[in-house]
Amino acid sequence: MYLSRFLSIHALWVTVSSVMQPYPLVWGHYDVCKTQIYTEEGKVWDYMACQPESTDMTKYLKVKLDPPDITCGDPPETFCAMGNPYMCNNECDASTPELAHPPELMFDFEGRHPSTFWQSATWKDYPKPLQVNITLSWSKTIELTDNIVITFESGRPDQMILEKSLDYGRTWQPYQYYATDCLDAFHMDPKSVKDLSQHTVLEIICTEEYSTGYMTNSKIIHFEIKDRFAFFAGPWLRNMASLYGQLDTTKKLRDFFTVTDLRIRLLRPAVGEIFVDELHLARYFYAISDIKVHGRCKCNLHATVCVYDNSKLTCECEHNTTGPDCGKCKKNYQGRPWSPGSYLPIPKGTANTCIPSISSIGNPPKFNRIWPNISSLEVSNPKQANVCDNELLHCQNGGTCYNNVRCLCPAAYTGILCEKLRCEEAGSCGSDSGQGAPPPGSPALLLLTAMLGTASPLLV
Ligand SMILES: [Ca+2]
Repeated sequence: MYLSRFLSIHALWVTVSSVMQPYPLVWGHYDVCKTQIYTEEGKVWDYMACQPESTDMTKYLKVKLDPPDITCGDPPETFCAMGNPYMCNNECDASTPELAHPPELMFDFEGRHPSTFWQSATWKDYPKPLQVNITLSWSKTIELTDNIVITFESGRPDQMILEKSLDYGRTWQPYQYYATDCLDAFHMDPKSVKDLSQHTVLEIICTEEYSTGYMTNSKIIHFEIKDRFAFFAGPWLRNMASLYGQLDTTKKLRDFFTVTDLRIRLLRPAVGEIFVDELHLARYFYAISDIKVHGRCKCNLHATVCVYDNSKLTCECEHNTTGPDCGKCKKNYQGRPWSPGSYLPIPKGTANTCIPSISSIGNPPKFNRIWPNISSLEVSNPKQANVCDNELLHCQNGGTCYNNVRCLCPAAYTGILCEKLRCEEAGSCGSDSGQGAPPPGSPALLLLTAMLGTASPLLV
């Protein structure tokens, strides 16, 4: 299934909703990887930084519970309302669909009444702690773009840690601690995100804001992404240039919002009182009706499309890059080290495209044979494309680019980009130049040819 179809609907929704909500939805920037522009030499490709649209990432995750048998209903169990230990007429039965509460009900469509929800077994083994880990895995690096929102159907837990992994679940770091009493639970002073600043934005805090007794009847827990963005972009996220500038230059900040997995560690259920009522343990359990995670595939600013295929997300890489995150240059495009795209300068950024390897330039006369295929690359007038420029097609070995149509090479060098020693052509010196040339008609050579444009007519 292609994300792109969903994303176009999402983009429409973004357009409509941007009128309705206070946060300007600026995520539509960087939505094109390349475009054709007209120059004196004709049509040429202009490359720019690009990224997939932000979307609902819960559609693409795998959920794992630990302990695996912690979901209620096997065997069937009755549970009570927390506020009234004598109201015990609710039943969880895993074998009856209407009474079952499996984990997928944390990610289904909400907005119905009553809500659908996952529920744990009750705290029947007290005083052994009732603890559950809920792990959400994408098998792909994703960048969070909006608050993580967890809606509880039970009371909000007395103690909880939200954790993240950047290495597919091998190691974990805390994202935020949540407690009714932070000092007692985690030996941390309670803080709110609003106590942070640009300089302390990466601090891991414990908050009491979302605990059992803080706001009666509220069932929601946030991990505040937008409040953290706002330290750079202003309270209404109007100055996104400032945020993008920071994300570009501060790897730690960028990594802070990047995850492959999230883990919700439920450490103590809502008790609602100081003491646990040991006679009515069927009052204590966890139940979650909804989890929201918004983000985008991390493609290092080299792709706008992220494909979900075979239960796996993969960037559709542009700019001659490859890999699940577009994290390396394609074969034959290693003319300079791989580099992520850059958000700067605003608004189009810098593509940092991978450029052809010198050894892949090949034997120039072969280009003539593949001219007819160039139309498939949408270069309508290939004879006008750049041979050299100061961006991607640098003349080598001290050559200079003349009007983008040819390299003026020092006497000892020749070739399209002055990449060859003249003595090689004369056969008077050993060389492996040209050994890595792709066969005529290969995709690498086609694209290269399109980029080189009038290469062959100019070669003498
Ligand atoms: Ca639900």
